[in-house]
Parts: sequence; structure tokens; C-alpha cells
Amino acid sequence: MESASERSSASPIRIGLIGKTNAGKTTLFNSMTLLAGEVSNYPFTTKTPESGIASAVTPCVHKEFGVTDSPANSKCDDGWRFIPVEVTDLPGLIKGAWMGKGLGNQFLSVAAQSDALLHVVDASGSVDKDGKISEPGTGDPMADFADVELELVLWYTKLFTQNLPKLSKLSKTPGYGIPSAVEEVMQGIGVRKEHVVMAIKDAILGDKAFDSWNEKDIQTFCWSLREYSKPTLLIANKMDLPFAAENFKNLREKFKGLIVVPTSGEAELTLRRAEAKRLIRYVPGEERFEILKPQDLNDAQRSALAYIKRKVFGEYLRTGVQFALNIEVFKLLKMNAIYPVADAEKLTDKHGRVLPDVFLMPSGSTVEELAKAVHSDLARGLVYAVDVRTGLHLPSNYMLRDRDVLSIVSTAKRS
Ligand SMILES: Nc1nc2c(ncn2[C@@H]2O[C@H](COP(=O)(O)OP(=O)(O)O)[C@@H](O)[C@H]2O)c(=O)[nH]1
Ligand SMILES: [Mg+2]
Repeated sequence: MESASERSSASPIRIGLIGKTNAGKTTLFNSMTLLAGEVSNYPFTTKTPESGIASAVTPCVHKEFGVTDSPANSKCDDGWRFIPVEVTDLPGLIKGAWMGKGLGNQFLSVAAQSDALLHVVDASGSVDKDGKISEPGTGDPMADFADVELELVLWYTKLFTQNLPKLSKLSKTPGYGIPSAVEEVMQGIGVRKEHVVMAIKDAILGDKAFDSWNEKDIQTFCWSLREYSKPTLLIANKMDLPFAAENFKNLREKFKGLIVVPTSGEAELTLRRAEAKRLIRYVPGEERFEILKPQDLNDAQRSALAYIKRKVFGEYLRTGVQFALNIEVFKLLKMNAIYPVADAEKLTDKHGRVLPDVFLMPSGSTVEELAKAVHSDLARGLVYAVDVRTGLHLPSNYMLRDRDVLSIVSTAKRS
């Protein structure tokens, strides 16, 4: 299995949508990926049919430099850069999935290979215990969230427990220790040494020999491991419906360790579809839309847009969908948007395109890692990077900052 940490930073970030049936995952997925259809030159193709390309949006640097850009790996709209990320719409999870029920194993392994998750809950409570749509206020969003989380943790625990003999042996091997042992066994699902160290601390197992961990210790440890290794944002969806506002507050109150973002996936989908038909002007994430051709709207379209204006933009200022993706990428995963250019004067690549690319690099990444992400040849001959703003020469171990525009100087010619 390919692990999240092994893959090249040039491949897109993978975000998995999880949650109960009818929480609104597919609607969110469709709304997030609708825009990408217009962009033909995204460098990535998706691997599974349920995957698509969405965007993380950040203010583009072209305004600051007073230039007109010609984006290649991303898109620029109204001063906003749309950087591709991959999202996967996972099938709803049923109880007992961790034991392999339903599509359990398939679901969990895709979830585990995502870099981060969006856990979608129907905040209006219009889904009943059996997952069927009913009146708002019937369901229990708090329990929905907890159920799915429990399945995930039980699955982590199962993987861990199955590997106890191997873990025990590895942890006693010279040069290993528990963190390296757990990383080796669980890195395929995104577990890294630093996550293990933090989980050991949380479970207060620092002084306990691995072989004497009891069932309770393992449970507590696996719970923390899931939290650290898989950053998750809680999406309170269907905010346009009754009961949602109250449940949103309760969710935020009860799950204090999480960022909770209120959304209306349905509203976002309506707006992006209307934008695609040029009926309205709407930049995802913005707090407004403009009707372009009032005379072309039919009655249903007119009332849908009026509903969104009243129920979504009125109370929450935005649909929350693009906002949730941005928070996931820039806050939870702590990505920096980096603009590599070949010519530090003209801000162009070798084809003369201005500010062509943006790379998402995790915080802590260096000039060297950027060079590798751009091209391996570039990295091999790396000398330094020119900071376009100041002209300074930045050494290969310089830690990148968000919105850096850099020209990499290398003895290797780029192919
Ligand atoms: N009112 C409202 N309904 C929504 C929203 N998002 C999804 N729905 C509806 O909820 C139902 C289930 O949505 P779906 O995306 O298929 O859920 P999934 O099973 O999690 O993929 C559909 O009838 C959607 O139209 C929303 O934000 N507001
Ligand atoms: Mg679905």
C-alpha cells in the first residue's frame, strides 16, 4: 500500500468525505468538484470513480506583483488561486464496518489513505436511525458523528491488535523503540512516529513496557493515534433546514477538540450549477452572488436562489463548502502555497507563462523539498533559491513560508 508520507509532494492532497448515509456527502462532493470540469489542464487524473478534483483557494500573489498571470497547474479567478486537491466520496458507513461488514474494509482503507478527512454530519437531524430521510429534528447528529468515529477507531485498534507479536518484537529490536515499530506497521494508513509519541503521552503509557499494555491502554492509545494521524474537520451540513442551528451549537460544544464548519452542500451545488450556466456570477467561498440574466431564470431557479439568499447567506454569510476545504488544507494540514518560477525578473517559467504554478507544501518543508516536488533533476543540482520579493539567496534548508515566490537555481538543466 502506498502511504501518504511516501508519495511525492507533487501529487495532490487527498481528502476523504466520511459520514452516515444521507448526511450529504455526494452533494458536497458534486458541488466541490463541479468547477474542476472547466479546467482541462489539471495535472492529475483521479484514481477511483468516486474521486474528483476540487480546489483549495487562496489570494493569488499576481496582484501584489502587479502582473497578469497565466496559470497552468491551477486557476486564477477574480484574484483567487484555485489549487487542485483530490476528494473522494466514500460510501456511507454501516455499523460493524470495522469487522468487514458491507463495504467496510474498502471504505476504511480508502479513508485511511486520505491525508485528511471531512466528516459530514446532517446537522438538521433529518436522517433517522436507519439512515432514511425523515423530518428535520428526528435524528441525532451527535450520535451519528460518534458512531462513525467509533468504527474508524475500532478498525485502527483491530490493525494494531493483529500486529501485536510483530510490534512487540520490533519494539525490542535495537534502534527501534515503540514509535518506530508502530510507524513501520501502520505507515500505510498515514501513521508517523511523531503521532505515536503524542498518542503514548496522551494515554500515559510512557513508563509502561509495551508487553504489559492492557486492552484499555491499547484502546486509549488507538483513539489518540486516529486523531493525530488523520486530521479531521467536522462538517455540520444542511444548515438551511430547521434544527440545524441548534445542533451546530451542540456539536461545537460537545466536540471541542474539533473545528466545526457549518455548510449547505445543496446551496453550493445550486450556485455552482447556476454559475456554470452563466446565470449568476459566483466565486466559491465568496459571500455573495450576482444574478446575471434575471430574464433567463425559470420560477424554480428564481425561488432556489431566493431561498439561498434568505436561509444561507442571510444567517451564515456563505455556504461553507469552499471555506471548509480551505480550512482543511491550510489550517488542519498546514499547507503553504508556494509559487516556483524559472525567471526571477519576469516571474515566468521557461515557456514564458507568468506565475504558472502553485505547489501546496506542508509547513516545515524546505527549498530542497520544493525543488524535488518541481523536478528531481532540479533537486540534484540545487544551489539555492532566489526569493523574488527581496532578491535574497535562500539556502536549500530554508523553510518555506506561505506565498513565497521562488526561483530555484540549479546546475541541472530542466528537461
Ligand atoms: N436541505 C438540504 N438538503 C441537503 C443538503 N445536502 C444534501 N441534502 C439532501 O440530503 C439527501 C442526501 O444527500 P446525499 O448527498 O445523497 O447524501 P450521502 O448519502 O451522504 O451521499 C439528498 O436528498 C440531498 O438533496 C443541504 O445542505 N441542505
Ligand atoms: Mg452518497
